[in-house]
Amino acid sequence: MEATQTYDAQLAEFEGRIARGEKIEPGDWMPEAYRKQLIRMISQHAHSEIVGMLPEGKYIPHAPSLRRKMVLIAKVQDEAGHGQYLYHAAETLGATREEMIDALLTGKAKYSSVFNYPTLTWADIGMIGWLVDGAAIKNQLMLSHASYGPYSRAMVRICAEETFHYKQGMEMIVHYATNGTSRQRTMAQDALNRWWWPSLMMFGPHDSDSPNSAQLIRWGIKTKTNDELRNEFVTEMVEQFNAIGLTVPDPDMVYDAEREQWIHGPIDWDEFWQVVRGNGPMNAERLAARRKAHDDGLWVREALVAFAQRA
Ligand code: BYC
Repeated sequence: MEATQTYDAQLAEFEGRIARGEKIEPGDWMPEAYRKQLIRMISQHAHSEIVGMLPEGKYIPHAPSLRRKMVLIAKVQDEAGHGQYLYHAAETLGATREEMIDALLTGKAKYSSVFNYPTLTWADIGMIGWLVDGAAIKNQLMLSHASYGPYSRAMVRICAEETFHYKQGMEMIVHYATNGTSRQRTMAQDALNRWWWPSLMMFGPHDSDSPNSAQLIRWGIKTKTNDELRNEFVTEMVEQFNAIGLTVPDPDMVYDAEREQWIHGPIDWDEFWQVVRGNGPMNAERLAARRKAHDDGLWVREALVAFAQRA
């Protein structure tokens, strides 16, 4: 009974700190469920950054100019850095790097569904920057206000870098759509057709099917729901694509003048869950690539351990 009262008092103090806008830091008391939610989310986020290097990395040798190649190399390298910040943030909660990597490589851990789709043309590189990074920024700007200090600070830095990713993608697609050859315009539209729905799915299931949202919002990890963020994103993106003559592939899209929002048509949730469960078009290939990279990097890890032991 006494232990329960102590827990209740600690919980009240913890929730009071969150309500006052204070950050929770690594050594502070926190409910076990808060710690677990953060490890789940931050490690999934880290895996997404690392797996997210693969669809774009494939195109580094095929960049159409030296400038585009340099920009793409810098972007993919940033994503590796984001993965590192995030693994570190999860480590502050007691997760080990080995456990997290093992969960990814054995297929136990989730990572963003969007990276299980193939990149088929160079225009996909621009569309990922504009649309996929755009969706990621929408979500991450919210997470930069998260109640856990290390996660929110990692988000501030990551969002600054992602904004560059977004702008280079937008510059590329705007150029192809408004000033490019007819083939480039067709490629830009085709890329939009294939990446639109996976980008909307990045925000997660509808609020009514999102088991984690209530707890995450209660503890200030998320401050908006999956649907709120997705709806804001749709409205911003539809208007930008319309302005450059590209068409969002949604025949049911309507404008709600009262809410001043574009409302998207039904999302194929069966497809989403298939991808999340490992049956998407590129899941097996993505995990095989990560396993190979991990095996190829064994000598580096061994050398680091040997160096640390000698030092
Ligand atoms: N894909 O209760 P819900 C980037 C899972 S990468 C896969 O709504 P929550 C970039 C969810 O995990 C940026 N799984 O969950 C890199 C949960 O399963 P578990 C990636 C998904 O946590 C390279 C279940 O469905 N961003 O920027 O409230 C190149 C029920 O969902 C997905 C992040 O990782 C999905 N799309 O909300 C370019 C942001 N959606 O874990 C760009 C951090 C849901 O209970 N994460 N699930 O077994 C988040 O903000 C939240 O976790 C989510 C989901 C909004 C994704």
